[in-house]
Amino acid sequence: MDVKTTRLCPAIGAEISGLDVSDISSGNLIGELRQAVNEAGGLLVLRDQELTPEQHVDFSRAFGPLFGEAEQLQNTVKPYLHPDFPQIYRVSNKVVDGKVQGRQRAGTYWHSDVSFRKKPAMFSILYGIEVPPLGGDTVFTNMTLAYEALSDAMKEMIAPLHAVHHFAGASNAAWSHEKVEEEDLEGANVAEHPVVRIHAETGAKSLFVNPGNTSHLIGFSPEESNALLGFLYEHAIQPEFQYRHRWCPRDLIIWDNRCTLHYAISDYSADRYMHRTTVIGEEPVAA
Ligand SMILES: O=C(O)CCC(=O)C(=O)O
Ligand SMILES: [Fe+2]
Repeated sequence: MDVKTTRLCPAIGAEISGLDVSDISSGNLIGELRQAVNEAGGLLVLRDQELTPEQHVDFSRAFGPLFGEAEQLQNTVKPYLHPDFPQIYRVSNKVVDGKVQGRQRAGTYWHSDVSFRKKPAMFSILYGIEVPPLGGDTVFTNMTLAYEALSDAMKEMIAPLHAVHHFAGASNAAWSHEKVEEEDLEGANVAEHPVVRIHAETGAKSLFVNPGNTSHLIGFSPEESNALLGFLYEHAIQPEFQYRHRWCPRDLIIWDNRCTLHYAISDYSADRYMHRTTVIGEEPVAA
């Protein structure tokens, strides 16, 4: 089968067909996917992938070190990790025999995964095993386009700024809906990052703040910080910068957290069960 790439919308996303990611030794699979994800603004959709948890982990590790392996995710998500593969974070609303099968309502707010770590996530690789017949879409926004659409005056103003990212530290994060492990609120889950970062591979500048994890801008009063961050968020989530994914079973989505945000829409009650692996990235470099 021929490999075919189809753009999903002008702002972000491409669908690739004709690739089977269960065999990472085939050709230059990882190199081609890296190039494709960069060309598509940080989002790739691969349909109809048949993946065991082990194959999912092996495929993901080919992109870099993984959370759950090289470094652990925060304790709060421990109950949701796959019992045999700690590299797999289960995102699900399912309960079987009284046991939750994953984190319910994960990511139902705009965010970039694990941005509260010194080395935040690079790629997240989410595999849709059971998806609702309707609803449960995931929306992505392109933070490079969002940056580029700012005025020169705004770009100049935000260029030197840094923000604090804090696990459970942003008021509108859905973490407030459930118990958070106390020790997660300490040292390891707080980081300072530049507001504008340079992508290590493309060299493009992206906005790197998000409502889920960014608590405040350094050096500003709370009111000033909220106003400026609020403007940047409103700006970044314009529909023109977005793609909304309607899931089919066996879809595998790769997104680059360095230059995108995502939002899981909580509008369904049918069973939804997904496996996510998360590749650890580099320390963000200021533009
Ligand atoms: O459930 C989804 O669609 C995405 C949830 C999320 O934020 C994630 O897996 O990182
Ligand atoms: Fe997420």
